[in-house]
Amino acid sequence: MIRDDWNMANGDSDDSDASVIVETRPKTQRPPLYKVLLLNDDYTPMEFVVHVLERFFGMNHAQAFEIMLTVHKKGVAVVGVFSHEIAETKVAQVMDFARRHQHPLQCTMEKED
Ligand code: TYC
Repeated sequence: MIRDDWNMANGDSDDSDASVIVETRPKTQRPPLYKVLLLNDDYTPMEFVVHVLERFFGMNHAQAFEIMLTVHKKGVAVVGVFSHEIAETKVAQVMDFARRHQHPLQCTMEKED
């Protein structure tokens, strides 16, 4: 066992000094989360966006249609919140899929506050 802040803060015991009062308040930070955003444009077909949301974000048809309409009306919507690596992968998958179908659909990520 590596005796570091992560392991100590997550409940692993430490018998290296029985007189020490163990700090129970975790000092460790959770890894930051990232919002994946879908942006509106005037050209990408609505059905294509619905398909993207079903395929890459695991939404059912009704959810996907609702989020697509939100993006269409408001200009942008959060379509998911993920770790940095997963968010990056989702963005790359959507951008590649849109490019291959010659649609200008844009997908970006943004650190959650
Ligand atoms: N505005 C597009 C249209 O009218 C539809 C659309 C919705 C495009 C959501 C992109 O992220 C988007 N065909």
